Amino acid sequence: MAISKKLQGFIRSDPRSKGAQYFCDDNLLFMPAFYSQQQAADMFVNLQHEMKWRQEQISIFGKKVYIPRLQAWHGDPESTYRYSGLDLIPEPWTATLKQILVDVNMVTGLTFNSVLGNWYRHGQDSMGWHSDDEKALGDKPVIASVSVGQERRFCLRHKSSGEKQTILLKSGSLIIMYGSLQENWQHSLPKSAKPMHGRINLTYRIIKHPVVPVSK
Ligand SMILES: O=C(O)CCC(=O)C(=O)O
Repeated sequence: MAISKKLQGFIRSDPRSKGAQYFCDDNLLFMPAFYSQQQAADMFVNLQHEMKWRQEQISIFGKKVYIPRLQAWHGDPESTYRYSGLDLIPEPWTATLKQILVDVNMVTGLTFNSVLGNWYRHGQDSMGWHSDDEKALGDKPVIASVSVGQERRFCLRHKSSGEKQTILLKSGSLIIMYGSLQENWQHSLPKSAKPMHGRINLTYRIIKHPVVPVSK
């Protein structure tokens, strides 16, 4: 799957794309040093304070359980979303989220209208196997994912062949998921037995078909 001319131009000419690598049949682009270590460390501190973090509960076999991480949803007011069975109504953009928005819009040539934040407080916080294939995102969604803080393993598994790939998501890295990634692959952020500091991940998304919220 070809990526946009804008993105190809960025990879050719911008030092932030140094070390860029493709994964998953060229449906995922990884830029390990999109932000410097200092920029990423500052963002980590600011995002902790600026974003509206909550530990959501989901129903598993009729039983309510807390998800193993904190989550926050920000964006344009109309970007309502249903994720993991939860209706998400956006909080306003913050200064740091907007600053990163400008960068991911510039690189991709797209206009993201929302962002999901996940804060993994330690190694026991995690995200299970899933694809970001909700109807609200439309066909072949492009998602820009920025990581700051503790380096963590990001695992991908092909839905039919079972092939696995792993990317070490460093602080300041950017991945761009596009093409048939969500159709053909699942991803997860596994727990780790090693002592781990916190990490914040931001996935910038385009809500094409907003969901009418039923609860908050
Ligand atoms: O924390 C990560 O890198 C993964 C986040 C993720 O899978 C998601 O937001 O759908």
